[in-house]
Amino acid sequence: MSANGLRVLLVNCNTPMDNLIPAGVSLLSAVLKAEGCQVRCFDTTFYRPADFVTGDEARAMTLQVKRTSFSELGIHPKPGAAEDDFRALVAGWEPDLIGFSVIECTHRLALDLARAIADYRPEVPRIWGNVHATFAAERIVGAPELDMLCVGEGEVAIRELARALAHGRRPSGIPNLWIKNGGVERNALAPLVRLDDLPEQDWEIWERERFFKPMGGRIWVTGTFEMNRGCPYSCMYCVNYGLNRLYAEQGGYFREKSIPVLVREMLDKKKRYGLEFAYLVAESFLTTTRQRLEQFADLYPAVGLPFWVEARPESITREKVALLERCGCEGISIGVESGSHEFRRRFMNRNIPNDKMVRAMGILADSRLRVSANNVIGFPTETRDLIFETIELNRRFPRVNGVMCAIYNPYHGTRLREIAEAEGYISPDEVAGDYRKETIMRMPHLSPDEIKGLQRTFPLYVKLPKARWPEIRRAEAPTPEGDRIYAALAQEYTERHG
Ligand code: B12
Repeated sequence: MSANGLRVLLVNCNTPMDNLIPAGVSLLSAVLKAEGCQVRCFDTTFYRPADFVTGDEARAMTLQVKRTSFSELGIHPKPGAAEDDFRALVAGWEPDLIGFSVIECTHRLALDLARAIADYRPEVPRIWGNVHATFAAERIVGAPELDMLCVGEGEVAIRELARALAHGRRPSGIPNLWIKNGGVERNALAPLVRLDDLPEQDWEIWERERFFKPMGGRIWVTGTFEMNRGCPYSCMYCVNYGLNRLYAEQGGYFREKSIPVLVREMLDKKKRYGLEFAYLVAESFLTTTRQRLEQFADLYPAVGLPFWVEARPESITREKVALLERCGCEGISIGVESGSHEFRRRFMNRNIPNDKMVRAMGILADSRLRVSANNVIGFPTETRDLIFETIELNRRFPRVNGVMCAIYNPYHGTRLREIAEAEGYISPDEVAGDYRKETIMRMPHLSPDEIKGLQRTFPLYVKLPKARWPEIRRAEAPTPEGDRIYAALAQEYTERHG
C-alpha cells in the first residue's frame, strides 16, 4: 500500500541562520517520497527577526569562535516574515498533511507558524515531531495548534500516517503517534528502525544556501550524515537520557549505521552536491568498537572530506587519535562539561576523574588535530566556586584551540530538568532556550546576569595569567564600565589566541 500523490509539507522550525542540513527532516522526506508522496519543505533558517543575535554570533561575542558573517559571504536573510511566506505557500500548494519539526527553543516559532495557518482546511492534520514533541508531549498535546504528536522516531509513524490519509482513513492505531480525537489516543512505540534499512536522505527539499557552512572566514559546502543514532551514555543534562529511558524496553536508543552503507551515501552525495566538508552525527564518535573504527579508517579516505568529531575524554587513546589523523579529521570537541569530578558524578552521570581528562587532553595536544574543550556553566545548584573549578581544570589542559562555554538549559526529557523544577528554578510549563545564549533558570545563588558575565569571560579566565583575574572580574559586569574593560580584554585575547 502506498500514499501516492499525497502532498506533505514538512516545516523545519530552525533557529535563525543555523546552517547544517537536519538529517531527521531529510529522512522523513525520503520515506514519504518512497511512498509516492509529493514533499515540500518550509524552512525557517533564513528568516532572521530584526535585532536577533544568532547562535554563531553569540559564540563569537563570547570569544568561543572566530567571527564569520553570512552577509559578508553573500548569504542574506529573506526579506519577508516567515509567517507570511508560510501562509502563502500553504494557500498556494494546498498540502494534505503538515509536519512541524520542533526542538524546545523553536517551540514559540512553531506556534506562530501554526497560528498563521489556523484558518487553513481543518481536516488537514498538523503533526509535531522531534525531541520537543517527544519529551514535552504531555505539556503541549492540548495546544489547539496541533492535531497529533510524534513521540520518538518518525520514519514508521509518518509513513503509516501518509498511507492512512492517502486512503481516506481516519488515522488511528499508528505507532509513535499521539492522536487527538476528542481525547488523546496514545499509541505504543514502534520497534526502532535499523539505520541500514533507511533510504538515503532526500536533500532535494533544501535550498542550495542551506549547505553553506561558514568556517574560518569562508563557506564550506557541508553535508550532514547520520553515523549512529542516540548515545550509549545517559548524561543527566542530555536528551539521550530521555531517549534511552523512553526506549529502555528495546535496550536503549543507540544504534550504528554500518560503515560501508555510510560511505556509499557519502560518496554519492559528495559528487551530487559538490560537498567540501562533512558533519557526522555521532555524539560520542570514538565510543565504538576498534573493528568499526578501523573499517572507517580503511573506507573513509575514498570520501576524503574533512570532518570534525565530538568525543568523550575517556574514549581518547593514542591509537584512536592516530586513526583519526589518518582519515583526514580536522578537529575534535571534547565534552568536559564541569571541572568538579564530584559534581559531574552526582549531577551528570559522568564519572571520569580530572587527571584522566588532563591525560586525554595531553594525547590530543601531541596530535595535529584542532582541539575544542566543551564546557557548560549554570547547571542546577552549581555555584560560582564550582564554575571556577571548571576554569581551573581548563587551565591544566596543555593545548586547546577553542575554549567553548555553553550555558546550561533545562530541556524536557532530561534528569536535570526534573531537578531544576523540583528546586523551583523554573516552573513546569516554561520552555528552555538556546544554550549558546542564556539561561531561563532563576537560581537564588547565581543570577542569569552573573552566568552570562562568566560565559563571556570564561576563555579569558582560562587563557590569561591569574594576575589579570581582578580585571577580568570587572569585565563580567553588564555595565558600560564592564563592557569597556571586556572589549579591551577581548581584543587582546583575539590578537594572542586567535
Ligand atoms: C546534529 C544536531 C545538531 C546539528 C544539526 C541540527 C538539526 N536540526 O538536525 C546542529 C549542530 C546544527 C545543531 C544545532 C543546534 N542544536 Co542540536 N542536536 C543535534 C543532535 C546531536 C542530533 C540530531 C539528529 O540529527 N538526529 C538524527 C535524526 C535522524 O533524528 P531526529 O533529528 O531526532 O529526527 C527524528 C525524530 O525526532 C523525528 N522527527 C523529527 N522531526 C520530525 C517532524 C515530524 C513531523 C515527525 C512526524 C517526526 C519528526 O523523526 C526523525 C527520524 O526518526 C541532537 C541530539 C539528539 N540525539 O537528538 C542535538 C539537539 C537536537 N540539539 C539541541 C540544541 C539545543 C541545539 C542548538 C539550540 C544549540 C547547538 N547545539 O548549537 C542548535 C539549534 C539548531 C536547531 N534548530 O536544530 C538539543 C535540543 C534540546 C531540546 N530538547 O530542544 C539536542 C537534543 C541536544 C541536547 N542538548 O540534548 N544540532
